[in-house]
Amino acid sequence: MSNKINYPQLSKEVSYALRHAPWKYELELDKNGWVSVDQLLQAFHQSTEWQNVELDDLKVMIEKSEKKRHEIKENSIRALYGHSVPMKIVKEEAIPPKFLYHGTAHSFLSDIEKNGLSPMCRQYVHLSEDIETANLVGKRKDENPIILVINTETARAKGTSFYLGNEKVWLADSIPSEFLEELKK
Ligand code: HQG
Repeated sequence: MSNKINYPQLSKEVSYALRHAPWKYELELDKNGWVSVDQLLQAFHQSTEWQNVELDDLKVMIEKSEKKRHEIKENSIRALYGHSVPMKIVKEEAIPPKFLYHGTAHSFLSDIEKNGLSPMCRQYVHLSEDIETANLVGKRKDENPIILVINTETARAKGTSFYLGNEKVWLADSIPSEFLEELKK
C-alpha cells in the first residue's frame, strides 16, 4: 500500500470509471454495476498517478470517504449510485422510510413542479434519508437549497418503485410532482 495516495482523488476517478465511462478503462459492468477489482486495478496501473494502487487502497478509500459511494465484495467493486452509463444498472427494490427528501436549487423548482423529479443525466433520481443529507446535496447547486419532501407511502401506492443506493441514498426512476411537497424552513 502506498502512503502517497490522494484518496478523494482516487475516489473521484473510480466513480468516473464505474458510474460514467467504464469503456475508457476497458471495463464492462455487469447488470448490477460490478466489475472485477483486478481488472479495475489493471486499468488504473496504466496511469502514472495510480500505478501503485492496490486492493487495500480501494478499501481505505471507501472507509475514509464521507459518503459510501462504492462497495467491494468477493473481489468485485461497484458504485452504489450515480450511474449514467447507457445500460441501466439494476438496483434492488425496497421499502423506504415514509418520507424521503431531495435537496435542489431554487432555479429548478418551476420545472420540477411541472414535470416532477427526473433523473436528468443519471439513471435514477437520487433521494436522501434525512433532511441534513438532502441539504448537503442541494448545497452543491444552491447555497440556500430547497428541500422537497416525498411521501413514499402515497407514491408506492400509486406505482412508484424505490431502490436501495446506500444507507442514506435512495433511488427512483422518477417522482411525479403530485408526491412532492416543499419543506417549509
Ligand atoms: C434536478 C451526489 C429541472 C435535481 C449527491 C438535481 C447525490 C430537475 C439535478 C447524487 C428536474 C440533477 C445525485 C426537472 C430533477 N427539471 N431539474 N424536472 N428533475 N432535477 O447531480 O440528486 O457526491 O444528477 O433536483 O450527493 O443533485 O457524486 O443529482 O438538482 O447523492 O457521490 O436536476 O450525487 O453524490 O443533478 O445528486 P444530479 P443530485 P456524489
